[in-house]
Order: sequence, then C-alpha cells, then structure tokens
Amino acid sequence: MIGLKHAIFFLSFVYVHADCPDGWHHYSASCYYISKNVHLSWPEASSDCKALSANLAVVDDRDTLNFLFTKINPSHQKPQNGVCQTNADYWIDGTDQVVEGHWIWATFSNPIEGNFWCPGNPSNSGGHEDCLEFKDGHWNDDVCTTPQPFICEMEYPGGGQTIIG
Ligand SMILES: [Ca+2]
Ligand SMILES: [Ca+2]
Repeated sequence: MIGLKHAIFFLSFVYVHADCPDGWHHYSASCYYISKNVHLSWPEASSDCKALSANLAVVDDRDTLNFLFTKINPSHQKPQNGVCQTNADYWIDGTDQVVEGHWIWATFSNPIEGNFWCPGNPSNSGGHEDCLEFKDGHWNDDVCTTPQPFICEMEYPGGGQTIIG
C-alpha cells in the first residue's frame, strides 16, 4: 500500500512536452527559424535572433544545408542556371569582419571549417563582402548591410519529455 507521503511524491512529477517553438523547424539537435518575409542587415538579423533566445544559424554540414534548402525550396527545384545563381539569400552566423579572409562563426568565435562555398567564393567582391549567407544550400559572402531574410537557430529543447520535480 502506498502511503500519503509517497502519493504526494509521485504527483509532484509533471511531464511537459518540450519541442521547437511554433513556426520553427526541428532538425537534429536544433530548431531553425527561417525569416522569409523579414529582410534585415546582418547585424540587425543577428540581434533579431538573439531577441528570440537564438542566434544566426551555424550551418557547417551537408545534411543540415540540404535540410534547410528543402524548407526554403519545398518543390526541390534545382536552380535553373546552376548552383548559387538564384537571389534566395539568407543570413547565417559567419563573418570575416574582424580579419579579412578569416571566417568565424560570430556567436561562438570559432573558425569556420568545411567547404560549402558557392563556386568562386568567398569572393570579397568590391572589397567588402564580410558576412555569410545561405544560398541554394551553399555559402556565399555578401555585403553585411544588405537587407535580406535570415535563419536563426536554437538548441532543441529536449527529447520530448522533461521531468520537473
Ligand atoms: Ca570579406
Ligand atoms: Ca561573394
């Protein structure tokens, strides 16, 4: 027989379903928000993500790049004129504003590794392309003041259930 003390102990556990916020996409250990209709400069986009308790997305593996590409381009259309020829550009977290050519993920200050650059990039065109954008599932450097959509990322809040004692 379970005594009153034990019954209260069991009742004090509350199961809460933890998931990405509405409008965010769950992939692997993260939640992603794609601002399709909000166009901001890179610094403004970074601030907007932080206001959502997130940061501009750190996207440095092929699977995640592909996942985001299918979310942005659900019809899976291949760019007609070849990769990186569309104007569907989304700010992500990389920058070389501190040291030209030294690309870092701004949120964590660690060097960008991997090579998912659009052909011929980073180009630093005009001498001032210092912010990283997602373009057709690849990376491109662009002018930080350009207003355009962006992708925020936050840690996935849990495996589905959180126990609050
Ligand atoms: Ca640059
Ligand atoms: Ca470029």
